[in-house]
Amino acid sequence: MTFPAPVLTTQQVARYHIDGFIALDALTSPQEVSQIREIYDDLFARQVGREKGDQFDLGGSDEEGVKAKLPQILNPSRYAPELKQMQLYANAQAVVEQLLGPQAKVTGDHAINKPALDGAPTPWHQDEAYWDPSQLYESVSIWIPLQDVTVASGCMQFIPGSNKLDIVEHQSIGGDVRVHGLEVCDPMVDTSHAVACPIPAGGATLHGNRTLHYAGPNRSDQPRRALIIMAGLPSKPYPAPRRFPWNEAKRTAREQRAMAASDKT
Ligand SMILES: O=C(O)CCC(=O)C(=O)O
Repeated sequence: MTFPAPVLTTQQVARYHIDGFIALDALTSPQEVSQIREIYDDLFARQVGREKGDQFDLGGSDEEGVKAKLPQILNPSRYAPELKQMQLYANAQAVVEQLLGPQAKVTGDHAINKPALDGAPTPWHQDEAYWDPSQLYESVSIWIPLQDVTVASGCMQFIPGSNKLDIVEHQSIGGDVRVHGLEVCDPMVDTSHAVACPIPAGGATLHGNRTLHYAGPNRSDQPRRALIIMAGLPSKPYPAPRRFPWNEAKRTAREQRAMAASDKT
């Protein structure tokens, strides 16, 4: 059964470009959310992609046998290709075209599953800080919770207008280079005006590659499952030399597993 893509109002498109984020109540149907949730739980239960470095602990040192603080899977649709056939992905494509124009495309996905009661916060960061500094980006992250989310269960929070900032200084979470996840460490960043976006299951928040964002710990007694669809315009060469030293400093188990897996192929 199809679920029509939202048609954004002129005000929503303008708000996205001014604030760097918007929230939508429904990007797909409750039935499809249930289907996706089943696939999602199975992917995490089987730890798909672990040996390739696609499944890891975003918030900790990612040691074998230690419970992950922030379990993440990169490219879940590589392991469950049926995800890409879902109306959700078609609707994500339709919405991103409304924000960035007809050249914009869905480019990938990832999943962050915060365990019940002890899922750690996802610290303040800009997505672009994770990426290749030689490229210039115009992208949108479409963050879809697979259950209702509140501040207490770790909904997304944003700093309005931070999309206009340059990339600020980041480091691995807690300054521990074994951790893949990043956090802002620039003392000038003011997060006191954060806007929290509680939304229903199957709704979405959309934010840009430079928008500062955070999600709190999961204090609820249910897992906080989020599927994130990435989309954007093709990247271009960045017009000046630049480096992201926080990524160069990382020494993660995930990277070692990815290298070992690519040596085998
Ligand atoms: O799901 C989370 O906790 C954080 C998600 C996030 O940082 C992102 O989608 O860029």
